[in-house]
Amino acid sequence: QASPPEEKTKTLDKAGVLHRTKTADKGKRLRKKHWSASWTVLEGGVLTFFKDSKTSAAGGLRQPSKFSTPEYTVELRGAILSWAPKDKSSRKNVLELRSRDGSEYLIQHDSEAIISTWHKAIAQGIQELSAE
Ligand code: I3P
Repeated sequence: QASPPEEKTKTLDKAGVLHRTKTADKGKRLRKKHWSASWTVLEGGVLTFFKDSKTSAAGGLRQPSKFSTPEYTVELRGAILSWAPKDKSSRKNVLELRSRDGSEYLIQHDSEAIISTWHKAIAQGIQELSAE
């Protein structure tokens, strides 16, 4: 009996351009911050930062591998999200995301409205995974 090919449809929660910098790698604090604007996709419990900000909807939101390569992927299961304390950055509207493997990222956008929607979406993603 032929069954249709299983299509795993992940819901795209959110995508857009954010400023981000990695501050720790698997428990090891990185000495320098390198902020960059990157195309960021939240999907299926994973937050992916692409190398640059140029990947647009035209390139496809899901796997724009032809156009851009993911630089960091953050598994949200067991991650912790908070507003970054003032001593972490001189920038405004900064989120701190700590993954279960001890990597840390700062995520920032000048618009408080935009960063707030990301905060909500990432926090919800984390919560949904912990409820599974
Ligand atoms: C850093 C750069 C970062 C800044 C960081 C500086 O200097 O200006 O943008 O972080 O501040 O050290 P450099 O380019 O010489 O590496 P914020 O923008 O987040 O404040 P810090 O030393 O307080 O981390």
